[in-house]
Amino acid sequence: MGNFVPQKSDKFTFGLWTVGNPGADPFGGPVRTPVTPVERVHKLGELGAWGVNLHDNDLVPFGASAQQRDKIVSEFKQALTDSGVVVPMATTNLFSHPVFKDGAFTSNDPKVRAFALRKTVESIDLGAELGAKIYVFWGGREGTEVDASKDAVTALKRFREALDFLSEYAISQNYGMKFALEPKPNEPRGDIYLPTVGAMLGFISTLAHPEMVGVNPEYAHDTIAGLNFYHAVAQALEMGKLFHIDLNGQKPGRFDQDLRFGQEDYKSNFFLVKLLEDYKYDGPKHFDAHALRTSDPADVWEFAKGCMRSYLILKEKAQQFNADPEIQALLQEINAGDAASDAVLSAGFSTENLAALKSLDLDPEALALKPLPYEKLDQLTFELLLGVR
Ligand code: GCO
Ligand code: MN
Ligand code: MN
Repeated sequence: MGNFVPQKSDKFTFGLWTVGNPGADPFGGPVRTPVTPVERVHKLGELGAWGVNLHDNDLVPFGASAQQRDKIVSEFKQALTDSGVVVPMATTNLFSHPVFKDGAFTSNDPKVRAFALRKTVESIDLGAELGAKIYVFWGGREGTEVDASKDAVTALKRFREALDFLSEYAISQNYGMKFALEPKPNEPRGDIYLPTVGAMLGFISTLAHPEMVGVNPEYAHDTIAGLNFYHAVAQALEMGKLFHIDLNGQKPGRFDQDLRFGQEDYKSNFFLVKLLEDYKYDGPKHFDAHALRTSDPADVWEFAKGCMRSYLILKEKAQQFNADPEIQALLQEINAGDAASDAVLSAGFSTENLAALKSLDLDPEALALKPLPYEKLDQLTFELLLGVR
């Protein structure tokens, strides 16, 4: 059994906003005094995290002067150097200030859209200064409660306009940045535009620089909507578009819980980790979660340790799964090939191959009788996960 101690090579990251979350919710104010960003970085370094991510305003308060900004940023850079923690990803807060109450890039008001664009340009500069190579776009306020208020087609055009402007900007500055779009179905808006990974992937193909834009899927976001996150991530990965990932815990059909990674649904977390490991996902593994409102400051760090440890435990389980003789024998049986059919299926269309397809010996009655021992397979998976194998 592994010791489950995180290494830099695991590329675990946390947001300043995650370990700094003071525990407020819509029904009650903060329950903890957050430690400073500098202290958060040092503690994350001690715990073995590779990186820290941030929104512009997690570090530089909204409306800070240029001097205040520079002082804060230089202290923060010193903390990064001292702790060995890097900033792989940055993003913009386009949701807290009341100016964004009806959207940022998709607001009906061109002045609000221009303000959002300018804020993002400045925040991209900040990210670049801190070394971030991934820039995340989460459209928290880009949506509606009242569909009469906004034309949904126009909203998409506006979102595209902003992203095209910003990708050109990042290219013009030689920042070497990639953009990752993060879908979420709802919260804080009643309905957020581009609510799923598939919707984002479709939208990306319409952008001016699709090659530099991918997705940042989040476990909680798909799970809120009752979707299969493992399938969504697999699609992004297969398309070469998994640029970043937000890991956390969530019960389906609930409010946005942002629980510790591993807290809910071990089986789906397991298949997610197995996917990332089997296909050698090489990007950051970001824990976009926060400690429970009941946690005191010490328990916040237990939360952070737990996220990383749970990932490593599931990674070991994936290795066990891949090495388990009984499970692998079942998988071989289920995936048994047929040389003639495989050849036809992979050869693509041609007149000859069409003739080969037509001459294949395919007996549907016999094929339907093939055993599919999925009960056995799933029970073995369960037992492996629960540690009795
Ligand atoms: C949420 C989102 C955010 C984003 C973050 C980075 O549900 O609030 O997941 O945490 O990930 O703003 O863009
Ligand atoms: Mn989220
Ligand atoms: Mn997120």
